[in-house]
Amino acid sequence: MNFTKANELIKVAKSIAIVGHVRPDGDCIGSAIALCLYKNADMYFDGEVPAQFDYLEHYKDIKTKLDSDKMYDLLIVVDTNTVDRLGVFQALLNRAQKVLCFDHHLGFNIKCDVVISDAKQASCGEILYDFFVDQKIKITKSMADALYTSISTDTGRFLYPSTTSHTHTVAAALFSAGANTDYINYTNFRVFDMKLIAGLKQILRNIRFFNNKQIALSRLKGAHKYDEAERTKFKQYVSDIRGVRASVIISQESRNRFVVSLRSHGNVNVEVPARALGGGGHKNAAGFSIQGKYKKVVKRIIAEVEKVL
Ligand SMILES: [Mn+2]
Repeated sequence: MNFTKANELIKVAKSIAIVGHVRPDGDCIGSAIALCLYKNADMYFDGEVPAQFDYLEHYKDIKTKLDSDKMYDLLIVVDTNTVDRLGVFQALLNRAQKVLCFDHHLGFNIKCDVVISDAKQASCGEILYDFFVDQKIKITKSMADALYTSISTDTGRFLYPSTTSHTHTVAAALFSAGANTDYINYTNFRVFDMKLIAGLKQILRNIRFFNNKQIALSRLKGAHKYDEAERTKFKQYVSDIRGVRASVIISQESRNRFVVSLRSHGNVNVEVPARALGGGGHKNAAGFSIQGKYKKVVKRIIAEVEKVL
């Protein structure tokens, strides 16, 4: 790992921008905030920043619009390695002298000066923890809250198979560093409000099965009402039905535009159908956007997913 080279870039930079993927989740928000707490930076995310992460320091400083023609010494990309996934903030790639990337996804297509990438890690937050420890950077309570949020959310509170002993070791260290683990897990996983109950009703009512009930699919209409964190809460109800090996949640953005999330168990690799349909992700969690008539969209998705069963 080029931790020292990465830290050198950060140390010499007088102005830093941090960017994560579109529709930011707990991992990219937590990672960006932890880095921002190490060295002050402007954080940019394309899309709604879920309100449930408002307990994190600097949450209010996150920008969703680009400051006109501001230039940076360094751009740090977190939790993605794909230019498209930066959304409107692809523009930042041309506004920074140097680019540094911390990521844990497969593949790579951003041109960087230094890359810290490890697809075996369950979250970007774990990579940053290793970076801070390696570089003897003190992890404050606020940084621990941010990194614990990354790790807890990207592993579905340590339930996904991506979770490793390293994940637990890092979680224990963050607990010791003062992370408010009880509150973080409560607000991200346990609490439900009336809006979520309405969405969940819809998800459960719309479940359909394919391929001998090995694929479960559901549809969320009016998806714009739910942010990424809220949508994540629905996924488990479809993916964790006994016997289901791959699941599909279709969030309807507008009449013919959908954001699709795939989940799978064991060796079923849903990154393959996601990539075939223009997206990407991990073996057991991937996604993409698609346009078309709903029925045709469903057919296309199922045809790709059944190839990997
Ligand atoms: Mn991640």
